[in-house]
Amino acid sequence: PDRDDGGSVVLERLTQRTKPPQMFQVLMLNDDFTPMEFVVVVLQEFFSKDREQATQIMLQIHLDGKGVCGVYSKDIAATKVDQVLDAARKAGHPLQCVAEPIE
Ligand code: NFA
Repeated sequence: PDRDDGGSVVLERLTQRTKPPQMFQVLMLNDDFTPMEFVVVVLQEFFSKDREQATQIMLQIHLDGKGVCGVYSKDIAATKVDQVLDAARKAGHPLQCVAEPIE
């Protein structure tokens, strides 16, 4: 390693290198009971989708069993899951939502 004139090890980097954070996709899962309208409202409220996008994602979930609502860093993804589960529980719907790492 590089040494200064006193012989001590010189810091190899003055600035810290940062790697991009692991990203997580937030998925909602289909069920037979949660109203379509509730899912559309949740997608608009917590995932910043317009009504058209929200309807498309809801139908994807309804037809394929699951769908991606958004991709976030770990803590934001966990917050989105909590918000969905809390809203569903309060409304008495069984809607399920999970976060999973991508790549
Ligand atoms: N399958 C639900 C219904 O027919 C709608 C739904 C869509 C539920 C997406 C959960 C997720 N009412």
